[in-house]
Amino acid sequence: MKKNIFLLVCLSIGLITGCKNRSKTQKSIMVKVEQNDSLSKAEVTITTDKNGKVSEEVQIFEGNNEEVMSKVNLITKKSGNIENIERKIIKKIQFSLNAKSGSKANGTIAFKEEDGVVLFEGTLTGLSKGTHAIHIHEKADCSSEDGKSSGGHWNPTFENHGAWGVESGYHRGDIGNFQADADGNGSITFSTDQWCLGCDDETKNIIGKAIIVHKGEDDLVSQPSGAAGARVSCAGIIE
Ligand SMILES: [Cu+2]
Ligand SMILES: [Zn+2]
Repeated sequence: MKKNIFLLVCLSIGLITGCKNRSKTQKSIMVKVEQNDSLSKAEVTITTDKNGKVSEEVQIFEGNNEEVMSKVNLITKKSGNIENIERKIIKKIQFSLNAKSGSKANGTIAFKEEDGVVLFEGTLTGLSKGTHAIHIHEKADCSSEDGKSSGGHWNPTFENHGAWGVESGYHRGDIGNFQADADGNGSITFSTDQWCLGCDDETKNIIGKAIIVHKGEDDLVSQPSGAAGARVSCAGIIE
């Protein structure tokens, strides 16, 4: 059968956990959907409490929401009454940063979307001690040695560069600054309802953009990008 005609569904209903305690039962199901060359992965955790109330938590690790959710709906239908299920959808992506501009700065970035809020966590190593800017830039293209292939700051609302949330305007990619210690390690967490992971609103969707870490500090006023210096680490935000 032709792969591109048929939705090749490898549904590994692997019962990973089947833990039971007195008040509730919980089971986790891994869902994998393979279509053409794309792979979607999710984990569905179904919890039944002592009153028989069913809730479902869907963690989408990669791929298309709709593909995964249509599969999840099939599973849910099999396991009972779909209307009465309380469902929570969590989307998670994680990827690595790569050193740029002759630096040794790398690290990991994680995004998690839950109830309309995106939580961002970045962990960096190999930096110089001090303050570093971190932004979302326009394109998930880290191919150039200086990181400039990722374009300017992501600015879907056509505002000035600035500190996040200020009235005079800010780019939706203006995350801000964080500190690196004497060993060159730093971390940053940030959360906002002004982003989404793969939704239809292009003023919110950060998929297909890039994370850039700079050598210097963002002064939060210089146009168009805060005068933060060289781009020392880059990662495309891709699923
Ligand atoms: Cu930047
Ligand atoms: Zn900016």
